Order: sequence, then C-alpha cells, then structure tokens
Amino acid sequence: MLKSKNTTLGEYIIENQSSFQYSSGELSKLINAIRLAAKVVNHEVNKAGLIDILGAAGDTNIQGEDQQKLDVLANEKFIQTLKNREIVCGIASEEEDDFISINSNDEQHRNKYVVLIDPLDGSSNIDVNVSVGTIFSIYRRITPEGTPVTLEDFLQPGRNQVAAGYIVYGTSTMLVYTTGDGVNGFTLNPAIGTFYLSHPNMEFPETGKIYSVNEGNYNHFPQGVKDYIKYCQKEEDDRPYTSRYIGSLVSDFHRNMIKGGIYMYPKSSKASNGKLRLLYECNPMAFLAEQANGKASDGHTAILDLQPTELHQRVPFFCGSIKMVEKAEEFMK
Ligand code: AHM
Ligand code: MG
Repeated sequence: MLKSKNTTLGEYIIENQSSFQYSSGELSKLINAIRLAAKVVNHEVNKAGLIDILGAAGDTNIQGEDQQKLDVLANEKFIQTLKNREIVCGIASEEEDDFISINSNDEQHRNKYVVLIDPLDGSSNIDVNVSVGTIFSIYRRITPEGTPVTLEDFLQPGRNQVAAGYIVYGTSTMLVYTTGDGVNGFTLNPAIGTFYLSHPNMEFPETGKIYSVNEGNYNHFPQGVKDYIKYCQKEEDDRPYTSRYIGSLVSDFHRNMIKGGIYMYPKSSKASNGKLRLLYECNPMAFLAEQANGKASDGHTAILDLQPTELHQRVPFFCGSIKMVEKAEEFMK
C-alpha cells in the first residue's frame, strides 16, 4: 500500500483498489469522480472573492452565462460528474428535496453504489472568505441491482457506509477520506491540479484542549450541555480549554482531528434535534471520526448506530477526541 508523501491521490486509488473485497473497480472510479468534481468546485470557490468583478448570483456574466450561487453550482457539478460517469445508481443531496434515481438505461441500473452529499457545507462563510467544505458518503444499495433505487437504499445506518470523506476548501484544499481502513488526507497542488498524500493515517489525539460550539445558543441548551461547557471553562487540571468555532463543520472537524478537540451541535429549546443532517453531515463525519480513533454520538448513542427515518433528518452531534466525547456524554446522562 502506497503511503509515501509524494503519492498522488490517483496512484493511491489504483494501488488500493485490490484491497477491497470483491472489488470491480467501481468504488475506485467513484472516488475518482469525486476527486474530479472537487477540483472543479475548488476552482469556483476560489473565484468567489471576484464576485463583484465576475458578477454576483443572479447576474449574467460577460459570456452570457447566468451566475449561480456557489452552493447551487457545487450541487450541480457533483451531480453532473457522478451522472456522466455512470458509476452510481442514486444520489441524495442536501440541496435536493428528494433523491435522484439514475436510470437512463439498463447498464446504469447495474451500479451498486449510492452517494449522499452535502455539496457546499457552511456556504454562508463564502461571502467572508472563510473556508467551506464538501461532505460525501457512499453506501452499497440494498435493493437489487438492475432496478431503480428506492428510499431504503439511502436510509441505511451509518455503520453500512463503504466510504466517506470531505473536501476542505481552506488555505489549501484537501480531500480527506476513508474506505474503512483508516483516514488519509490529500492536499491539492493548485499549480498542476494534483492531490498529493500529505496526511497519511490521520488520527484524533485521545484528548484535546479545544471545544467548538455555537455558544450564542447557550441559554437554549439542555442542562447537561451547559454543565459540560462550564466544565470546559473551569480552571482545573489542563483546563480551561480553548474555544474555537468557525461555523463550518468540515473546518472545525479538520482542525480538531489534527489538534485534538470536540465539536458540538446539541439540541436546544429552539431546535429539538439540533441543526445538522444525519445523512449528509453527521454519518460521514462520524465514520471518519471512528476510523481516526475518535468518537461521534448524539449525546447518548453512536451516530453510526442510528436508524435514519427520513432523508433530511437532523440529529444532535458530538464529535471528536474520544475522551472528550465520553466526558460530554457523562454530563448528559
Ligand atoms: P449548512 O448545511 O446550512 O451550511 O449548515 C451547516 C453548518 C455547519 O457547517 C456549521 O458547523 C453549522 O452549520 C453552524 O451553524 P450555526 O451558525 O447555527 O452555529
Ligand atoms: Mg450542510
């Protein structure tokens, strides 16, 4: 298995294809398509600051093309790329009301994977030049190959994920993913458009000193969460911890995985299940977290063990260094 730092993502995907059981190359092709879409979206995200020059959403640009909001554009790019390559049988996106069944001909029906995607998470950060991300999650379909996908193909517990990952469009662009054999991070060299393995075997430190939560909602949090926040702030042992909240899940997660920390989006008296979506945000991040020796729960139950009931379902989310998530859970008992 290639793990040297000058390995490209393309090489890495080819090299690892044989390690999947019964591999037909389908998953490798799918990850390749995501890699391609990531580069296209990266290019668009990096132009965001030129919006006054290139035209804002709703305008028509100099080539006569309509300018779109970046989250809509990212959604289209990912869906198009996956559809054109005929490598998935279904797609569900945070940006779409319903799932998309890819059923233009019989050959395509034989694909066995469905993809769930949040094309541009934290997109309100774009206007202020703060990093955003794409999150993806891949499952093997449950219904028989050769038939149109149904809702049950998408409503699988996160434990069933075959692969998951994110792209963070930050000071550099990185693609971080897992196929259930650890987590690896690849950094884009924008000059030549190639992702290089920069962060092999990423792992959350067992504990950390960062807590990430929107404290503006403090008064609305359950008592257990309030008590845990007070614990984080207490002058004792290695505390107080540092508060860091970007408001961009991918970036907050990425930093916490490297430095050690906990991310929280609890339920509140304003939002009974919090804000984050189980299928597009929590499950893929939870799979990555567990693969990186971290932990993710809704405060009581492992996220990956939850049985989804609807496509756009929300759940409270606590994710990060294992000891920190366990401590937060203690407070919520
Ligand atoms: P979005 O899917 O509408 O972009 O919302 C998800 C984002 C996360 O990236 C981030 O962690 C969270 O919303 C921030 O929410 P808030 O502003 O309520 O703290
Ligand atoms: Mg989102």
